[in-house]
Amino acid sequence: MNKIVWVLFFGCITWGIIGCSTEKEIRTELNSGWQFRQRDSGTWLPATVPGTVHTDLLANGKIEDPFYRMNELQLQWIDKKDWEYRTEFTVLEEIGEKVNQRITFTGLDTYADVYLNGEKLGSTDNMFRTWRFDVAGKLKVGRNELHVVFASPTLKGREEMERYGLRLPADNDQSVRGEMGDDRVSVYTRKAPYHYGWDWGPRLVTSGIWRPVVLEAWNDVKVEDVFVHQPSVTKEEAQLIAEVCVNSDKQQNVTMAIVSAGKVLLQEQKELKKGENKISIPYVIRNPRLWWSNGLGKQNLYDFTIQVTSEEGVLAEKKVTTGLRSLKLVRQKDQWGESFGFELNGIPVFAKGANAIPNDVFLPRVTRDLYEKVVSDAANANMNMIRVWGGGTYEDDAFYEFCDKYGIMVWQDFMFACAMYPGNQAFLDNVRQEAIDNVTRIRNHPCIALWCGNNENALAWRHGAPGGWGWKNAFTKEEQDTVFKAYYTVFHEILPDVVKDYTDGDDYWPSSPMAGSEPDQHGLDGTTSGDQHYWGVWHGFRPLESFDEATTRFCSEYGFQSFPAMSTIEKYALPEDYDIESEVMKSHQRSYIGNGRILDYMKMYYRVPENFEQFIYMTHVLQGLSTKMAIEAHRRNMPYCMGSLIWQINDCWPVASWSTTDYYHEWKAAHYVMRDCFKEVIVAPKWEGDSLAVYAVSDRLEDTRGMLSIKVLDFYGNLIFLTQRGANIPANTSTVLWKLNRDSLLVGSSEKEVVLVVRLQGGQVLDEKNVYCVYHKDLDLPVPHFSIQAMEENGEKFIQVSSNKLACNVMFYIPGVSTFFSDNYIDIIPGRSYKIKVETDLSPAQIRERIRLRCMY
Ligand code: BMA
Repeated sequence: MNKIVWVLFFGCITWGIIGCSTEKEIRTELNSGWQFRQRDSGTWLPATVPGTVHTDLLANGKIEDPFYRMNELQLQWIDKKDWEYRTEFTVLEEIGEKVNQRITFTGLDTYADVYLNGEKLGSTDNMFRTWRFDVAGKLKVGRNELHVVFASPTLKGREEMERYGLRLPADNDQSVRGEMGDDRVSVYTRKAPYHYGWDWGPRLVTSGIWRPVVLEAWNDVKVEDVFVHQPSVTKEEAQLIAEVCVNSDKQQNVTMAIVSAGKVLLQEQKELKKGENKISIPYVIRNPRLWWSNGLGKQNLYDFTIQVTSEEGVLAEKKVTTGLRSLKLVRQKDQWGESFGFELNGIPVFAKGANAIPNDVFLPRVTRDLYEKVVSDAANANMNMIRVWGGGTYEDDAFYEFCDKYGIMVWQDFMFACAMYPGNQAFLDNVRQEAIDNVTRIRNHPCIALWCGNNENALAWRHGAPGGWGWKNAFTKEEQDTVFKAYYTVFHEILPDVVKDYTDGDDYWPSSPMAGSEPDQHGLDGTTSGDQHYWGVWHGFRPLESFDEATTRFCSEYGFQSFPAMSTIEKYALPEDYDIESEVMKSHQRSYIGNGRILDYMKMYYRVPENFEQFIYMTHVLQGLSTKMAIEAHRRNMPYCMGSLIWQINDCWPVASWSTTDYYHEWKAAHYVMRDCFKEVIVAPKWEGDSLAVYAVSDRLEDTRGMLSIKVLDFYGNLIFLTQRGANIPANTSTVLWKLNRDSLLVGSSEKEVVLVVRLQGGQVLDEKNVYCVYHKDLDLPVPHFSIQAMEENGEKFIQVSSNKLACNVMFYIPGVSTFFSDNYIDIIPGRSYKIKVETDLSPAQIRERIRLRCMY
């Protein structure tokens, strides 16, 4: 017996929660009672909506956990099958008598035929689009059945590929793993590219109803959409235009009002025609509370409700939340070339942040709480920008809401990455509608800073020049023209047109990276203009010091791999797999150079431990070092460089990758390092030949006065040398505060046995960095002895740690217990005591008993 959904009942109960505030309109989600099965075979099993076929099979015990060991390989059959989903729901009179009835699928993955009571409503072919079906006259009072049949995305993709006739490049599509031979079918289907595999992701090609299903019923008038244009925002005045889309069943005169914080800001008489009405209502907010990015000010938000009323009362209304700000990408000719940086409310902002991929290969598993975790982890690491990278998905509304709340500006790619795409009319129309749906959905969020066409397609194709990733070689001249024409149409015509027509004149950047916005400026040499993906470190195997040599106006990608936390490895591997060359560990490492590259870099800077767990720890230390060297280089280079977005903040499954927090959101060393190096004011010392150049970088909007001190200590804590001087740190730029000669600092001691503690103080300690004179592998580190106490103060738990000798990159952990340490992977200077907050359910006595640490010695 199927579960029956009492639609009216749900409609009433959820009234306040879903914001349906007029009695005229009923809005409810049809996410209950779903069942699924392989098409036309087997028994129907309970399904979760929103969900995916993989997670439904898992929940029914039909498959093993896809992330465990090498299970992924056994699950490649799933995407070759068709699947069907059905549910029943009951509609009571109150809904049945509404004139307008609509069922909206906010996400169908991907090729679906949709039926209501056996009648076909339509077919879909794009997981990123919103699919609305008018069901007036089809919905019955009483029992109704919804039935959705999904065709195999990969077999359909193959059909599309054959129909198109050209085999387009898609380097990350793991077709062989997917038992598809050379058929890289991902680009022919508008579906999250990373589902087909990536160099950090499994190949698990899903199907399913991946976002909520909504039933709406109303009479008379519906406010379909409200966009708050912000043509001019200053601290004195925000000039706004509410662009409202209203559907009316008849021609009628109404009053339209804009209400904010319980106050009617403006009220106008309007005549609605029957059908769709587009109405613009200009209004002004004086002395607006502006929206600022993290670190620059508050994230003020405004609610605006558009109300449509007649003598009968409120006919319909809709609320939007937005922030008032002016935010743009500035590209201006300067003495070096052309700048590339963001300006928020007239202030040039150095973009400190990360690239984000989807948080799970099974997208519906990403809850609101998880979105908040990822965005707050970014904010807590002093970031102010996230790039939603083009190989994933347009994120859920919740993600953008949290970016608004935490002050994280969003660089939003459209979903195209590392591939070339078809150019047939149906594909192009599909892309245009996808762009309209998503731009319209998220454009009210003040966090949106930039729309970007694609990730690395231009760089890889390299129009008008040899090279790139060699893709052109596979095509005749004529075919190359066809492939490029499709590229040009999507990224230089369709997408910029949608951004122009559907936003406030937001900035559009055709591809990341690009040196300039023309198609032949594909970004390879983007050192004096445009944005850059700097992969000299890692892919190019250049030393970490090369971050300093590579000039970049805006580094929108750079990164270094590490393994996930040991506690994460324990969730997908058995102790017998604990060898980086084991099949299981290799399967959770998708970079073509992966483990070998980590090892080669480790040998350059550190001693390589034999033991597996120590090796995992050292990969974190190494990634932390790389992160520090990159961010400091970018910030030292301010204002030449105005952005540093690390690749990548998160993972979509447990894997060795460039992420700074792993799939279970454990902070790796690199995330702590980011928090440190993205602080408002930093000291960033660096050896330049025989001199120590002490740079300071400030994001403050006023100068800072302080004191710079350098203490040279041996590893037992003895003071060898101390020097200090006053420092003026100018606003919003980078400066060299001091240059000191190496010999004068060391005064005869061995460079292998000293640490330089460089501290910047301005009232409180603004920043402190430890500088070594040789690589860690060459340091003569003694055996440290630690003293650790645990205590509770005002309900919070702490440890207090000290050591009799210098200890480098000390990592605290509690085996088997997920614990967050406010500081971790720290150097412990002898003679100093470090108090670290511990987030855990354990008591201080249990912490003391179970805490473990690892350090470089
Ligand atoms: C970047 C990204 C991804 C990739 C990463 C690591 O350039 O755009 O395509 O995962 O490099 O190789």
